[in-house]
Amino acid sequence: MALERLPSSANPADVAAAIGRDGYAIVERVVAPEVLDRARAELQPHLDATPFGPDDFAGRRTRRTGGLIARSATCRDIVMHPLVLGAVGQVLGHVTSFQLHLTQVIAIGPGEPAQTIHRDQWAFDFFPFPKGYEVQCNTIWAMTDFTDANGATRIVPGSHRFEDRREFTYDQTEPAEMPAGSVLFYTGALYHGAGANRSDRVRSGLNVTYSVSWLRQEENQYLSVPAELARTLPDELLRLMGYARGAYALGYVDDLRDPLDALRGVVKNDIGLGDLDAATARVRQRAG
Ligand SMILES: O=C(O)CCC(=O)C(=O)O
Ligand SMILES: [Fe+2]
Repeated sequence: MALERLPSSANPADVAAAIGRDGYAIVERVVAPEVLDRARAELQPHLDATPFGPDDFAGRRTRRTGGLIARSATCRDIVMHPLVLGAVGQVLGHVTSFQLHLTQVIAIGPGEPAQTIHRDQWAFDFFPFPKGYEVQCNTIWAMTDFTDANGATRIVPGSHRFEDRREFTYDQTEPAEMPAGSVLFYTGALYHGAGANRSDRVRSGLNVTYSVSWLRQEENQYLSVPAELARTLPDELLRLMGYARGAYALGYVDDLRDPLDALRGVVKNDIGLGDLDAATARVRQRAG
């Protein structure tokens, strides 16, 4: 089965509609390949210093380099790309807010076998989220071309609606082939996994994932990005990183201070948890 793909002119609503229907969307050539080349150049010392994975799931011929907000200015822009934030906001539109979940370059070396097909939301201790209640919307940006031969991510279209804990064989999956600069979107419930790299070149993808703000983040942004650097970043990025209250009250600092105020050393007298009535009204409205 040929996978659907959208042109770079797609808007967030188009992308969110495809994700809702199929559990994934491929948008071709969202940025010029040079943008991701620049990210790679900024990250090069870290990519070179990253060891191979310690187990089969991480990949023993695969290097996973994170901390991308701290390490690459270009990655800060990619994380905040308007098409992505717009689409993620709609896919996760049933919650008060979403947050950055992890940032990671996944560089799959030649000879790496295929990764086990999985759901990313299994990271939440295999909690059985209700079918249709998405907790993650994820992206993989192709830093190199993604091909069947070099380990393009394998997906099972429509599987975000399947039962939990299923197993799949390689031929039940489809390779998300796409040229460099394209983005694969997929929900936390979509069954997928990295493909086998049967080529003689490294396949690189930039995995940036987003989750509902009431769950714990996979990559700890507070420790991955030193506070001195964090203080120089724009508020919008910091809020996405988790310097914000999740939902209504989660993550406040000492005397009910906002995390962003705490980071910036702002002292306010009108501190409080926020407006519970407004939060409740929002939830009632969403419920219908
Ligand atoms: O690199 C890829 O294509 C996918 C990797 C993946 O799904 C994972 O590590 O969870
Ligand atoms: Fe995954």
